Amino acid sequence: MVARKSLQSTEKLLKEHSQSQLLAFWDDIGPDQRRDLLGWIEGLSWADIDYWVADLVKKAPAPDIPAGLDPPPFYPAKPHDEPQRAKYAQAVEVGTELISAGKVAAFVVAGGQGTRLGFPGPKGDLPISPLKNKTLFQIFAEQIRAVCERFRAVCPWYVMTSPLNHDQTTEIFRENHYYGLDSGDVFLFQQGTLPNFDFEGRILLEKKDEIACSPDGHGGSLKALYESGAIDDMQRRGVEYISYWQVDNPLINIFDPLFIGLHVLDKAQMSSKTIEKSGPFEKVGNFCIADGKLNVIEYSDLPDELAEKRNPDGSLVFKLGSIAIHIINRTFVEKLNEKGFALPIHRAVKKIPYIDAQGNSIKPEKPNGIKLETFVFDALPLASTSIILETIRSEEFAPTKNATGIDSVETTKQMMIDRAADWLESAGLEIPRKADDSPDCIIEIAPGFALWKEDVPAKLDKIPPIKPGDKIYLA
Ligand code: UD2
Repeated sequence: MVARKSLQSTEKLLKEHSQSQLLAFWDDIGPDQRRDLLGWIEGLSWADIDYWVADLVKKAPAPDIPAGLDPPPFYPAKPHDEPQRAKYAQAVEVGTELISAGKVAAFVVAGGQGTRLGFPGPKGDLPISPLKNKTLFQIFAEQIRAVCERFRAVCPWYVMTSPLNHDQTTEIFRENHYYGLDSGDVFLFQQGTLPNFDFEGRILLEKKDEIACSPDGHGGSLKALYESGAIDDMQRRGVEYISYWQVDNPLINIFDPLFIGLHVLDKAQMSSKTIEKSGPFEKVGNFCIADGKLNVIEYSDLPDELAEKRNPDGSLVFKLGSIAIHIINRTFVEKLNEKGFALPIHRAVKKIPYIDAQGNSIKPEKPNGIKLETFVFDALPLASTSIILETIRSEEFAPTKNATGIDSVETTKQMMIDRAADWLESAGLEIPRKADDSPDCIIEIAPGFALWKEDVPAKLDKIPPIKPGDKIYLA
């Protein structure tokens, strides 16, 4: 039985916030469902809801673009001069020592839905490797295992899921025996959610006893790491640095000694990798300096005239794209949470399944409401110091976002083949190529065979000559 008092106070709360529709089906649901529904309602962030409705849901706020944006300084992919070469060499040493000492953890955000891909399960379970069809999770796990073996270290892996896919993801890890990792070193935890609204600001019901909610964005990771106990776990293990990446990028170099080393030498709290954008409107965030602070302005928010602004030599002024690869200090996450912090909330117009006033389940065919989310890069201006390291797109960034076309399964597989071919060619091997210069063969390199391009020369005796049309798996 739900206490009468609790129902009455919830009714009052909902009335005050014009959300009484959440109890519209109270008479149709049983005692357990009633208790769950009241729990959902109590768990909502009521102090914020009126503000969200007024400022983010009923209207689209103009993007908050600060005046006087400048491009930020960055470390180039290859050092420019002797002092920089010396610094990079020192950074690699520092990074290597930290990885070997178990002070760096892997952290993938895998809470989003694979809707755009048309893939039904958790995105991390998407088969992607060109020959063996390894899934994204397996590729990451093999890389982590290879690093642990190479550096004789324990490198724990934190995986953020969401209520949309947590149980399924946990089951996938179990079924796959944690891909050969020690299950004690893999920590899966869920991010939070935010309610979904219709355009009039009413919170939608997904079922008669369930509020329509969606994951609170990858920015939610900074709270979820803390609240789930992942940060405590890191502290117990002596982990100081968190290597953050997105589940859709199989080319990620999770433990990059150079990146970690530069971050630490410059005493940074949260750092980023960048690539030079392929054009003014590439769909990646833009690194900018605003009021002396590093910011990422999402592609959809950067005004066209800034996106297209050019230097005298014709290069883009805002050319540094954010590829969602960061090093974050564990203590930075701790301090944010201990002090209390809130990242800005962004709105997205979406198709949101809901229950209508008659109790019918509706799957809308066009956008019918607003989802809210936070972005992890909005924590960059909160960091006292940040560095940006440039990387090479073909080495480290192949996002799998769409079913076909740009950033699709097909382009990602091709980029995996291209990178493998480049690694072998750099070691002096001949790669058959088609007229358009793409490799006329399929090559897949397992992380256990080579973690980086520099590993290949020592393995040349294990690589057969490659003929046109060959399929070569190196493990
Ligand atoms: C993101 C970045 C963009 C660029 C690009 C690189 C944003 C807003 N934009 O674009 O600047 O760096 O990636 O690939 O992030 N995720 C969660 N929980 C959530 C939402 C997302 O874990 O609540 C994960 C999701 O599983 C995926 C990643 O975050 O791994 C990125 O999400 P997305 O694909 O929606 O971001 P996208 O492509 O708009």
